Amino acid sequence: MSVEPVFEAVAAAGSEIRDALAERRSYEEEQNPSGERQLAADVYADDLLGERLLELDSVTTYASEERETVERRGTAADPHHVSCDPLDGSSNLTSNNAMGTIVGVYDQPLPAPGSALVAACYVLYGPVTTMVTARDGTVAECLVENGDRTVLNDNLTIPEDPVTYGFGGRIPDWLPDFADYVEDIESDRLKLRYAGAMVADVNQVLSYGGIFGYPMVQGRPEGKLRLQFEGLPMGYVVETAGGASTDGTRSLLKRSPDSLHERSPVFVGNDPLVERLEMAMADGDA
Ligand code: P6P
Repeated sequence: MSVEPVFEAVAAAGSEIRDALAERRSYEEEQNPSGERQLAADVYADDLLGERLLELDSVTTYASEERETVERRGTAADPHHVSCDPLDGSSNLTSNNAMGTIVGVYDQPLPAPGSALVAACYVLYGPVTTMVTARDGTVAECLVENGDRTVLNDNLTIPEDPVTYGFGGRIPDWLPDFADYVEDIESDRLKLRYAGAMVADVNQVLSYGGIFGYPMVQGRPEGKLRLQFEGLPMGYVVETAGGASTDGTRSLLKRSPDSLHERSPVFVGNDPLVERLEMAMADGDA
């Protein structure tokens, strides 16, 4: 079944989420399953996207970074199972910086492997609202206004010459081999760009070329980002755009989460930069 209804629903919800942000900057009492404080905007975005996506004929399950378990509704001949990070980087709402929504569409029940992705998209709440969609080997970028999409680029590919890099975690907590890799690519005169929201940082990499990641750090070998909700869909988008992804060892799309909220080191960007990272981390293992 076509994924187009999913993209349409996400675009429509994206405009409503953006309009709702100003009034929802307060923190709720609850935490999400990853132990992070929830903003009213997180809950609003999750409720809206869950409702709109489960209304679709093709969507039978919805899983979200904000919910412990998978929501199920109805049946379909070729069901889509949807993962959602409703408001990625929502802590940026306090500082009025960019945020996003990340959606993965799988043909297997969640938790599902990267190989089960049939499509993915993200909405970027930046100076303007844009949406990037990946399906059938093609990535497209649209402007989103009042839920309507205007195509800006119907065949988005990652620029070959890298310009930006950005990595999460505190530098003193980086592993020595990773720190050496960063020093190495800094000597290539890449520019540091780090927005604190994966969607914004990955969109920079797709716009200018480069690499973004959230590495394994001292005491947290799994890093911070969620494999099902962030790593797999964004890895799918970047690989579809001609880039590469890795968890430090292999493509993220070769990974299969054992649990819904499992974390993983995540890196996406130009293939040569990803390859150099995997070599640097392998050397460290030697
Ligand atoms: P830090 C947002 O909370 C997020 O999951 C990603 O969107 C982002 O890349 C990362 O965490 C930012 O983490 O530790 O820099 O705040």
